[in-house]
Amino acid sequence: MPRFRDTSINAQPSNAPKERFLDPKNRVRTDADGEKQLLEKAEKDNVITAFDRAVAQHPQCQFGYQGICCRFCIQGPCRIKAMEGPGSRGICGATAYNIVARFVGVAVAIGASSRSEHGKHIAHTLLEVSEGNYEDYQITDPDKLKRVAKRLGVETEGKDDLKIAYELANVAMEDFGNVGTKESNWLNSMLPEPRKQKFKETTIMPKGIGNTITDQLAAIHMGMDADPVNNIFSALRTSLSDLNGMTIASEFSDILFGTPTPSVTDANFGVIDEKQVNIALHGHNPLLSEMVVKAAREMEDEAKSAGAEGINLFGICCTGNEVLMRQQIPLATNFGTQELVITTGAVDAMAVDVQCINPGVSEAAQCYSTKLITTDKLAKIPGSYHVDFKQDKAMECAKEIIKVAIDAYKDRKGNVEIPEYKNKLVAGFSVESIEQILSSVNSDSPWKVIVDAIEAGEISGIGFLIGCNNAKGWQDQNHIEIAKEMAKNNVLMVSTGCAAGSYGKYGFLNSDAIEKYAGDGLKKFLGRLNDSADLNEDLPLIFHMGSCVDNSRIVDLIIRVANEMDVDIPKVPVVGSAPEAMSPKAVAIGSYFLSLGVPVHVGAMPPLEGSTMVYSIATQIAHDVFGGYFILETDADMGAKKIMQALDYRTWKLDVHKKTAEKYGTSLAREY
Ligand code: BF8
Ligand code: SF4
Repeated sequence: MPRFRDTSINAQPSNAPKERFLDPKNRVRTDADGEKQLLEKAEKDNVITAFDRAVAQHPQCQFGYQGICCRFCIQGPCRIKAMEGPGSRGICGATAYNIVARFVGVAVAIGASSRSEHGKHIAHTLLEVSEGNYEDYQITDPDKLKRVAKRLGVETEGKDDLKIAYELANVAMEDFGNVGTKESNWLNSMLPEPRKQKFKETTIMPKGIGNTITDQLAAIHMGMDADPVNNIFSALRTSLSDLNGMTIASEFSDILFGTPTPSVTDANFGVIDEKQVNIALHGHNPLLSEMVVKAAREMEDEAKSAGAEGINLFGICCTGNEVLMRQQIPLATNFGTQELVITTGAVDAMAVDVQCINPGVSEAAQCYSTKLITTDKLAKIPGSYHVDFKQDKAMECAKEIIKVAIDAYKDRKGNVEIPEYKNKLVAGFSVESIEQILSSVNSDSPWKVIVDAIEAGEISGIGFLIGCNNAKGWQDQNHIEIAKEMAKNNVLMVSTGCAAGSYGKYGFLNSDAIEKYAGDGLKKFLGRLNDSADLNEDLPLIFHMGSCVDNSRIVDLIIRVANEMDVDIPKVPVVGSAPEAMSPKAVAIGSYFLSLGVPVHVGAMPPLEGSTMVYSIATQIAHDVFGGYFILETDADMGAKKIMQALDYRTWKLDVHKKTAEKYGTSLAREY
């Protein structure tokens, strides 16, 4: 069977570039009433947001859009202007495939650097805690500490938690710091054997996170690696170093702050409360936001003496997801509408740490009494207040942030308008908590519950929905349309990042959504889990697994299912989608899922179309080598169709292999 059963579908996108930026003159690029209300208010208040800037940028340069503009040296910019002759090359002789492949390399390197900086920050904190420093932090989940330590080969018997943490943190430090002398400890501890073998054979097993990223950047310097296949392989190696760093980030965050369990809160602008001191927590790293949550609980009285009813914290983007997962802090919104939160006029402070913070929030904040507070030396924004966050005075910094917010509350200018919309959500689905739910059905082999449901055709597979918002499309629309189709087609869905933010806002993360959107099989499956698990709250349609670094949890989940089936990952009926991908981190994440052997749909076109060769490697050849590949399709309906066909291909193939094994009395082939 071909990869898409419907032979009218292929690896090419269904629409031409000019058809992809829908309704380009319309700045109201959303269907949500709350967002429309705030866009109207922004216009009245003369606030320029990403929605206005997206329209102003249109039409975007087509050389850049296709990835055939190079500025890697200052002989450039060079553009590929012709099919042949001197105009078909940059000044140095770089071809379209060189320029496009180098973009992939640089995007993955930026993504992996961001994640590894985040992971390193947390690993360093655990190391200091283990040495008795950073007294505001503790080991909150010693069981997870021991589980991770054992997996990494750290002896736990007869040692106290701090000693184990010290040794484990040093194993992590070795992954960050080794200079190409040793393969990744983390990846070797977590990947199934056949994948490790594949990564060794194809030479993409990273050795040292920092080392892999610097090698990657060296390779794409002008006059270096001009072999596009070599370029792509080194980008994949770098993407695996991204997985290395982000798994450390997730696991050490759980050890320090607790492993999430399902709990209830709300999402959407309605979580902002006019009567309280409102503080938005935005960015990615939980080291600061966890402290702000603690400090806020201690400083309620100060807010009350300023005339407020209390302190109201809410999240944006992945810091939002971190405190949502562990501290039940409600989520106001995701990436695309971060500036609109400020236009409510009710936000007293927005405290940001790292990544995905639009510099535009500063301009918006200056139109109201909102204090924008930056906290990281790597992410300062002109026009903001800076608290120099250090872990050895973490609570002091957190309290300073809250003081600034309380003062801003006293100066609030009025002009407040908060859309009342909010939806209940159930979040906190760590792999551990999912396993516990599955154990209520089958305590001996919890993951068999999913495998059995796939084999019985009750669910059609596992789908993960991840990634950002992208202003080229309509806010959240691709997320919603694709999830609806997957639900209707009985896909068991998990989500992270800003995708999960969309689902929270739109009411997909509660049990009512099952009734509304799920097909019969999925309803039956989730109903069975609900009946047997002892939960305070019914399960939602989509399991929110956390922030973007928690894509490592999705990897863990897929590996557990693969192990249960006793096959390599490419054989598992699983498909991913980043319906509104935006960030270079998304490129890195998509690339490691591809290497792991998973088809990944991307609903915003990355700049690859300028090279047929690179485009084909990403969308087709990768499948032969790794079992994973990209489905690049911006149209939501067609995207959903391709996603379902990719899943169909996997279940079909698995079935063929199973029948063959039964017929010949052999075991199931692990290969794909
Ligand atoms: O890391 S999903 S817009 S916030 S990059 Fe950024 Fe994309 Fe959101 Fe979280 Ni992930
Ligand atoms: Fe032009 Fe080559 Fe320099 Fe790129 S590296 S800007 S293609 S000369």
